[in-house]
Amino acid sequence: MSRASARACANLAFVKYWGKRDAALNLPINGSISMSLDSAHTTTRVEIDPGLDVDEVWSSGEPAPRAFASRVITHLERIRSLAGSATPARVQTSNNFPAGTGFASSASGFAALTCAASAAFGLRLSRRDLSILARKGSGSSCRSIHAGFVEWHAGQDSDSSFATQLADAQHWNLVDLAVLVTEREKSVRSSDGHRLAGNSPFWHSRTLSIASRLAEVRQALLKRDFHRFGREVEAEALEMHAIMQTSAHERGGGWQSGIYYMAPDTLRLINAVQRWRRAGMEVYFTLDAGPTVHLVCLEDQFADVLDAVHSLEGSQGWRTIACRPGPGARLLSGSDPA
Ligand code: 2P0
Repeated sequence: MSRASARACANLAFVKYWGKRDAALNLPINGSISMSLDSAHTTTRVEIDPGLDVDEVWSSGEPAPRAFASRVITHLERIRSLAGSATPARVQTSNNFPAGTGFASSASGFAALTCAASAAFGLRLSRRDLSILARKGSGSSCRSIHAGFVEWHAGQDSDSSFATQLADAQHWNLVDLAVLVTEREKSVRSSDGHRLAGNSPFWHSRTLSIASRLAEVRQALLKRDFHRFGREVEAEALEMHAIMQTSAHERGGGWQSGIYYMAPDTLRLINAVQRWRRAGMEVYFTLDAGPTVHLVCLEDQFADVLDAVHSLEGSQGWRTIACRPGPGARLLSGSDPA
């Protein structure tokens, strides 16, 4: 029986993937830039087992929910067909962070699954090919293949849409202090949000300006220009949320003016960040498709930022996770590939 285990980090997007030009292949409208997060990861074990009748998918030791299991099996099917195999497999996966609250669990999950399953089925793939394959499972996972700071190139077609490393994990001592202001799961899945993005009246203007934002963030990151970087990153998060909040659609028979991923405490915290900055603290925020606020600062400001969060009224119920630039997806020992 051949088997492999892999671990991959979640990633935090500084320039966002929001909107697809091909939903079946997860081809994005625009490129994006992210950092791999060292303290938020998924570990996945894949065992090829001829004794099974069908694939089995386990999540944190329990049978996985049906929708998640079916996405995993679709991805296994891609990898199996590349390897020319028809043998079922058992997939066991677990996260060390809560899913659905602003950490992209599909990013770490599909990156770890792609690495483990391709090794278990005996495929020897380059990081480029792993990134293309992971992208088909979940778009943002193509960035979690790499360590440190990463850019996903939108590309012209499936073979040219993959991520590459912009700079390694030692390049810059940035910290992402993720503040989970609620652990309630979000009500609109990212895949629906991507589909609805084009309904926003602001969508067209984003498509015109996104190339210059990508260039600004890339340059600021490579030059370690924190002020320029922070301003662009914060403006980008609010632009994405403006698109989300104006993506009008019908849902359950009712008209919705848009999607709100923010919770009341999300707004309270981002108002506090703007206040702290006026008082001289060097901290910016970004948000993903969830209520979690990601506070971005340099290592020498981290203790002050953490103190400021803890001193906010009502913060006792919040959970914080500090992440530094992390490693790329990797096989773990004990793997015994085909
Ligand atoms: C990102 N997000 O760039 C953006 C920012 C959420 C907000 O990528 O349908 O789970 O699996 O390709 O990758 C979330 O979208 O979507 C996402 P699929 P995915 O990180």
